Amino acid sequence: QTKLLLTDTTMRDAHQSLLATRMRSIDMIKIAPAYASRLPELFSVECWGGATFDVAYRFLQECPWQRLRDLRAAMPNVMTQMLFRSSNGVGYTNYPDNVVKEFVRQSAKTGIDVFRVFDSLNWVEAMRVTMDAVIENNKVCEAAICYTGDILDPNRAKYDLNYYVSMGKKLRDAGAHVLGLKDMAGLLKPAAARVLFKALKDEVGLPIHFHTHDTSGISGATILAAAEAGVAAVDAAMDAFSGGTSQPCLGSIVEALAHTDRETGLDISAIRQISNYWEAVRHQYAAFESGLEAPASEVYLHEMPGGQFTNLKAQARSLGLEERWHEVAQTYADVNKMFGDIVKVTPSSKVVGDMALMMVAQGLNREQVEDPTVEVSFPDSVIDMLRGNIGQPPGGWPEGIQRKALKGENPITERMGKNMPPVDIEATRAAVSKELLGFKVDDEDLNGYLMYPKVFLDYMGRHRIYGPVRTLPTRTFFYGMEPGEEITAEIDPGKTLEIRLQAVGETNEEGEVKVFFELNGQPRVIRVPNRLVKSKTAAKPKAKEGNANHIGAPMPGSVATVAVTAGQKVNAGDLLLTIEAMKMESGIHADRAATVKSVLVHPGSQIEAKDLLVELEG
Ligand code: PYR
Repeated sequence: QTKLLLTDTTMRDAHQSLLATRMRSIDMIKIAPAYASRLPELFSVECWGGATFDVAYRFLQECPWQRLRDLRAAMPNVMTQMLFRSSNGVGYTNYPDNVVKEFVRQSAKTGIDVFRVFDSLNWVEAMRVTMDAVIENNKVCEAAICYTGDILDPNRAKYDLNYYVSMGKKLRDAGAHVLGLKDMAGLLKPAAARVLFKALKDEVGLPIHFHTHDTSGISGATILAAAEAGVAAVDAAMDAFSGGTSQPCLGSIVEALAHTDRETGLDISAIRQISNYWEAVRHQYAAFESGLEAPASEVYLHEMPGGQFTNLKAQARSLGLEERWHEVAQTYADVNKMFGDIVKVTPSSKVVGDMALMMVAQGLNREQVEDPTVEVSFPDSVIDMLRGNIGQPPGGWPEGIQRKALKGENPITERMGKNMPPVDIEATRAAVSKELLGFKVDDEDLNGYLMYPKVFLDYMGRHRIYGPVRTLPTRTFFYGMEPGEEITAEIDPGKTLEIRLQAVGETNEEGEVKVFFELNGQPRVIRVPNRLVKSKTAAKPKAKEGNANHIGAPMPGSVATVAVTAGQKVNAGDLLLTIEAMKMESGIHADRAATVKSVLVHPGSQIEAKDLLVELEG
């Protein structure tokens, strides 16, 4: 046996799974040199991809490419790793093949060494374009099998040992350098791990990289079983960011394997020192903690991915369903069965979650949803998935529910990307540049736009006003400054600003305040809108419960588009508006024929749960 290799996930999956993906670049870049000097034996540092890409633009006002460039420069001797959703890129929908290839090329160029590639339904056909692109760019292609079910459970024959071995062989034949086993919910148990990894090792023959989550509290035991069974590498998070819905504890794994034949060779004092840094960082993000207070064996019932758990819980809370969480969990399991028992990971997990929340909110059970005589208004994401737009699960979609949701429309069974026309990259660059008033759109920006057009343009708009806020200290970025407080921010390499807040004046009639501060010792004053006052005077009316004319916000977020105007007639199913919340854009539709009486929001409006969005009449 050789040393067990470790990937540190702190900069990607750990904060995605514990803190709603909110970790800022500055907190990563500060510690990156310590990884380079003290832990160069790590297999890799997972620091990019997954949800971090859009959250950076959307919520942190940062360019994700700059994060990658800065990390690359600070850790030139450590492999960087990203998570890539195959034809869904780092988004939630299928993209044309040339967009996927272009994104891989740019990620490789900016600084990714290892691409962990997966498909949310384990559909190998959907992974090939990405895998080929990674290989063409001379980077490490780690193709991952997503693990679900329990190979030792005879009642779960769909995902038996043979299923995983045969998928592993397909990925090997497609050119994978490393076989990933992505246990995104943390379902693999120690005894099953021994059987699974032995079979994959013997029959596929690729080095295996194991990823799991500690929601159940037992993943450390599974890691040790995997190490005994001969996996080459495992994922773990630095101690302060480990456990619960995150990865198992890196320092403890290193200690547990000391003086064994899988000794990791990592310096435990370096791990402790780096983890102490992460501990202080985590405190600054307390507002985003919404996690699991104790290990939960319920994960074997619902099978929610670690990265989804806290999001879904927050969504349930915003719908007033927090008290009924265990019902949501049971319904999530029922929906999975109704969809034919599928792999649940971004984006398929989001679809199962949307359906489960809708059923609990509306008091519907699986029998009623499947009954062709009961009218059900399916969430858009469900209709889209059953159309075949995010791919094909093993054995296809169950016909009954598919027919009902699609109302007679024919689903597709081919890979969506196959029939999507390529995007004209240079014409898009020119159009984006024009939209941004002549701004020179480089390849990184262009790839940001191609993944998330609206999110990118909104980010650029804010960036133009506020500048590089990524360099502000995290506490200041999220919570602002106190009078008397002094901070330092480096706006360009070597150009540092000392900012001292002196006082904030009274709010004038326009709702503005004067802010007195010192900039590098020079007194300054500016007037800014007082957002607190504004939000008080602009408190929005709420949708009245039980009033069918009131269309309220299902969750907090922002309005993305408005599709109707006052006076317009709408039919049941017509789109009224789309909202952006919890990583996804979702449509809100009329549930009957009516006339729009008034529209109370516009694109960009910030909304709270139950805010009145549209009023209908007739
Ligand atoms: C992601 O796609 O973001 C996951 O963590 C699975």
